[in-house]
Amino acid sequence: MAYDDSNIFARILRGEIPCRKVFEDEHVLAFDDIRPLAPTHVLVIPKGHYTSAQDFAEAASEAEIVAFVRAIGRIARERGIDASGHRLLANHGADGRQEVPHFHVHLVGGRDLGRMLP
Ligand code: D5M
Repeated sequence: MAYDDSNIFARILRGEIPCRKVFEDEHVLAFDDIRPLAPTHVLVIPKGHYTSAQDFAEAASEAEIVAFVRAIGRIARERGIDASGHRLLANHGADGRQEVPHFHVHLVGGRDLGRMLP
């Protein structure tokens, strides 16, 4: 799917809008979700322009993919939600109700999340 670089996460990456940064390296940015569903609700995004997990898996370099997955684990550990548990979720497309068309993973935890999806 064609990437639209006017989306809000692209604007955050360009520094046009602020975020509450949690982690950043060469390939990855993570920041607090503005509508948190739990004590920890972090959005982890690749810096590259990918709309979906599928685009990311197909087009990103191995270095980007490794950095992305490692960042999620690192943030979970730093937030103390590794042992207690947490949820990872990526919405995609219309049925997934994806709001922002820049691939991102929600890292949610810090309370019992029940069986409902975030
Ligand atoms: O949901 C996108 C998520 O992005 C949703 O939980 C709100 C969050 N959001 C939207 N704008 C911002 C800004 N400016 N900062 C932080 N978080 C934001 P999805 O349905 O997964 O696409």
